Amino acid sequence: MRFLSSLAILIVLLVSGCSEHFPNQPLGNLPPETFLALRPDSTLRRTASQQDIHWWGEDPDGFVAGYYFSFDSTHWTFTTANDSLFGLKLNTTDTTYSFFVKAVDNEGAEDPTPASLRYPIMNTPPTVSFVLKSDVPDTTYPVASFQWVGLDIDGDETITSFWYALDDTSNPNNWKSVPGYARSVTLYKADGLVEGDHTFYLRARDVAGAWSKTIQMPDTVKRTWHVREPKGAFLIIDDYQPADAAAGYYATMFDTLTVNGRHLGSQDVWDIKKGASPTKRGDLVPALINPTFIETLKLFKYVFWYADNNPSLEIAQASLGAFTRAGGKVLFSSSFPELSSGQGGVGDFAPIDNTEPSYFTTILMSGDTLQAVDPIYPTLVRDANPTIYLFPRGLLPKVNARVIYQMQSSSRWSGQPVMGVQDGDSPSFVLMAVLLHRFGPPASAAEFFRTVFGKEFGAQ
Ligand SMILES: [Ca+2]
Ligand SMILES: [Ca+2]
Repeated sequence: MRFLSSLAILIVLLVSGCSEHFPNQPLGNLPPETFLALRPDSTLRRTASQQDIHWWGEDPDGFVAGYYFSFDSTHWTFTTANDSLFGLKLNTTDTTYSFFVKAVDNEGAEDPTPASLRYPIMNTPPTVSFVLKSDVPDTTYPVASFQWVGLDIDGDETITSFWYALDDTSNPNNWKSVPGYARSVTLYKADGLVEGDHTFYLRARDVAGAWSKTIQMPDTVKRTWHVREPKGAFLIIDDYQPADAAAGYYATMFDTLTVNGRHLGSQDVWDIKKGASPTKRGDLVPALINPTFIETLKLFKYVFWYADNNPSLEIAQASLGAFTRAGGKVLFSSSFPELSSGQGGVGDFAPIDNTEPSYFTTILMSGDTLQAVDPIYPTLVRDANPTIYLFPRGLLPKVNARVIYQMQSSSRWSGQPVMGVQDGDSPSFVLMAVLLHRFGPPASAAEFFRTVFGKEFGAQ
């Protein structure tokens, strides 16, 4: 503690020529004296930016009515308190704050020699880390999002910017910044996500100009992820886990299929069930459906989404509405789970209110037939494959939807369950409640796809 004694005050006043204005005082009233205390454990060391400052005053011939404090000895704030917690903002790497306080007595006389202390504040660099389980997949289309957590013990709000770079960190022009409140960025082809291997780098900068360490994604042995650019406007989403002939069937189908004089092809297949488990999405599914999955779909115009009897409805629900609103066209083919009282949420993206609450027959037999309600579609017949086809379930169309397929009439079920619908005059969505690779004959299956993508969606 360093206080000026009364004698020293006099000396200072004499030497300085009385720079401090003396307020008018009643004759004989003596001004108070002011004292400042440091916390016992915080003598003049480099300190954190939160400071608990204490002061008190003594008046020789009255009592202390309050205090004025200031950080510049020009702008003063009145208080009757004896302490306060101040958040001292960092403006540069290391900042020294001066604190002044002067007591006021019951007669209004101020201490002519305010007590003061200097508080050196040390800046600590920020830190940044990627959000847990937000890793970029091994392979993506030219859309990738990165999410992070930024921390600074001087206050997270003292992070002024995050800087990221793709691949090359040595060129300063390659670093781009986002504001300090940003916690994610999504990159596209225009940002450099061209065909090939890439690495994302990130660091944070605080108000004092201090940098965090640079982190990178991926941080695996390989240290890069692969970006593949779309080969066309047609995307197949493989939402199908059984290791059977389905993937090969669709690949062959679309590689040989001619729609309005062009092959749709099967070069762009996105396996969203690869590595999936009941508790984990597929390895190739990005952490963020919005925007990453949606923006990836938007790289295409036509999507064929085929699912097993456990479709990824949560992903479809969060993405397909945005995709079709942006002009995308979807053929969605799925069987629906055995144990479920309908599929809430399907109506958010497909032209149905729900699926039927239960299956209409236990087994769909070879020869069971989907009758075309709309004559532009071919009749489809269940194949002779001995693999059992269980628990078919009908659809409950929305009022403005068009039914395109129903089951044949049969003594094994009542009525003609709706098995296929589309969403109106200029269709953007066709939903089939069957595993399409189990229906033929091949020429009819091809005709079905040609009708959906050529006639309904107008694929060119
Ligand atoms: Ca006094
Ligand atoms: Ca800092």
